[in-house]
Amino acid sequence: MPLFEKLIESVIQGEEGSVRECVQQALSDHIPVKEILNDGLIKAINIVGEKFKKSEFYVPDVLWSAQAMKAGIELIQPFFQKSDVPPLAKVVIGTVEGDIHEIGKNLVAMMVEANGFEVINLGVDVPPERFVESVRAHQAKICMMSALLTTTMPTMKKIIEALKEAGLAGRVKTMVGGAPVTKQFALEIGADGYSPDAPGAAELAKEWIAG
Ligand code: B1M
Repeated sequence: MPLFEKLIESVIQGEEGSVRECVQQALSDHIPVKEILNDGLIKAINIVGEKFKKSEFYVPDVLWSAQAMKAGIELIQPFFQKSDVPPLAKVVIGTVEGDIHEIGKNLVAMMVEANGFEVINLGVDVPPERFVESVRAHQAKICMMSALLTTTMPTMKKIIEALKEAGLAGRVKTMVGGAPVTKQFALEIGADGYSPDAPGAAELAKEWIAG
């Protein structure tokens, strides 16, 4: 079976060991990391999402696939390592309250860090007050929110409002993202920015800091 087919099938089946082997093989074959990520790991988890939608897969199956995908991401993480230069600025990132999807958010964190920022990753299911506390405590210049559920998207607006109420508006820029989030939604809730993907989030952060 061709390598990428095997990689995709291994994520779908939740076979962590096989995912590791395939990613190792791809790295040894000098396949670009971006390709391994986009055409392998992300493609596979999207197929899992489709299967879940059609009730061919249940939550535990998705969970196994997510674990297997994470094992693959761990192997490519060193290729996104941060540089030794002093950080451009601090970025607070988290998945909003009620939402435990973390893969995309962690990819964003990884790429933002690789682009010279210090990242404070609050994890998942993060309530608005924790975003506010963390932005204040770290004097973060950017606050990044991720949501994968349509039901948790409105929490992003609550966070932006909480930052304003805490007097932090103007001192911190807000960025939103996640599969159901759109540019239009970002505008509606008063976010400063939106990106559809992790590299775009890192680019936008750099633009903001460059002024
Ligand atoms: Co969930 N889930 N899930 N799930 N899950 C989705 C999101 C869903 C679309 C599946 C489906 O129905 N097809 C659906 C949401 C429907 C909706 O609301 N529109 C869904 C559901 C319904 C649920 C549960 C409610 C299921 C249940 O319990 N009945 C439940 C909710 C739990 C909760 O959060 N409270 C649930 C649970 C889970 C698992 C725990 C099993 C697991 C997550 C494991 C984990 O993260 N550790 C999981 C998974 C894996 C998925 C799918 C299959 C994959 C998500 C993923 O990791 N994608 C997903 C279907 C799908 O998306 N195809 C699905 C890969 C990742 C790289 O993409 O996160 O979109 P993504 O990130 C992208 C961009 O969006 C962007 O960058 C990344 C790529 O470059 N991005 C940002 C993300 N954050 C950003 C922030 C930015 C900028 C860009 O700026 C700040």
